[in-house]
Amino acid sequence: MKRIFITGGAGFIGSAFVRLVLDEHADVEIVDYDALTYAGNMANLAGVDAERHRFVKGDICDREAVMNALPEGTDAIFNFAAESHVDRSINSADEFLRTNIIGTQVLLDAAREKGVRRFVQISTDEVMGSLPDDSDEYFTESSPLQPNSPYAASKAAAEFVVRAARETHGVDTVVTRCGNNYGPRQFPEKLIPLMIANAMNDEPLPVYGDGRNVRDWIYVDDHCRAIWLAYEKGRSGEAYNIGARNEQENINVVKAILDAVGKPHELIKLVTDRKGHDRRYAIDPAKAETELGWKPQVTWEEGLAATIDWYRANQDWVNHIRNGEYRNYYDAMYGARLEKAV
Ligand code: NAD
Ligand code: TDX
Repeated sequence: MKRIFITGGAGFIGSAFVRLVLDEHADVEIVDYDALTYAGNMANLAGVDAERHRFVKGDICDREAVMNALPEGTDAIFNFAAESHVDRSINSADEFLRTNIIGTQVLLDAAREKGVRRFVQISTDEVMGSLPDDSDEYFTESSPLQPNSPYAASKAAAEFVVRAARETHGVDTVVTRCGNNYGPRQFPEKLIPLMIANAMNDEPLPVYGDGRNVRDWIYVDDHCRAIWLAYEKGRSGEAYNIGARNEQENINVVKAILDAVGKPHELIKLVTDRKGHDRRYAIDPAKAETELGWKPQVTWEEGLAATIDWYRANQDWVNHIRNGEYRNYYDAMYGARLEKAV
């Protein structure tokens, strides 16, 4: 049996990775370490194979707890745990710097002390900033790191901390930088699940600015397959950009959701823009394709349909979140914006 240690495995992408690994790799057992913040949810792990998956509740910034939870003989740490929402980082950056930077350092130290063979850092395309509209520029692995939001700055800093652990202490590291994920179990603060939930409830759909910002969307399982390949085949010290060559303007994403849910476009409200809103993300995934032998398997049309089906079939999951603390978040983030829009 191969042992791996996953942080943030009760979140959106981490839980998809847990499922994929358990399904596709019978010789792997997982310790899943997650603090269960507002974004972590044990319901995301319902039905996973309990014999090969052990959940430990803990904070990645807590050195002692990390050392206690990390088994001897662990082959790799996959660091998914993070504060992940740009809008929250604009309101308050502290928790982003703590978890995303200090937490990554704690995990790197633990990896070194316990002789973990490889450290996989789940980073993001946002560390590379924003590309101009209508250009043929793409993010490559040699694009400069020029983050624009506090979230992106904390993820870029985490990459530097990972680099330093390798250069200084010889920790074997690989970094993946993926674009915008979508799929089942994404917390409904993010664009696609927020719009699906609002559309299903006949509530207005708040689109920032002119709605023409571009994101490069990838189905979550395709991202997870790339992470696994980066662990197996990635060269030590390298970063790999992961993307499905699927650039979409936000307004078109929102219209596609309304069409699929069968609701009118009149629900769309253009609202005050996000501060420092990155205009366009677009990823050149050639390095991952050639070096890792990765390519996406799910088309945008299939993935979006599957995602909407999941939210339709799991309204309890959505309502449980929307009835809690999320209401306060939503009112603070969107209340004034929506009042101005009407
Ligand atoms: P998420 O917010 O859904 O989940 C984050 C998880 O981390 C939660 O389960 C939370 O409880 C846990 N966590 C947060 N702080 C913690 C701490 N201090 N200690 C332990 N656990 C903690 O995020 P996600 O969308 O699944 O993103 C996962 C990773 O992928 C993040 O590192 C993010 O930066 C990266 N990423 C996300 C996207 C995307 O589109 N969502 C794209 C590229 C990269
Ligand atoms: O209500 C909204 N209205 C709106 O127009 C929300 C929540 C978003 N948007 C816009 C902002 C972005 O242009 O939609 C786009 C996508 O927004 P988010 O879902 O917040 O994602 P983004 O800011 O692009 O960051 C995401 O991709 C990279 C993830 O949240 C990050 O974790 C990841 O690293």
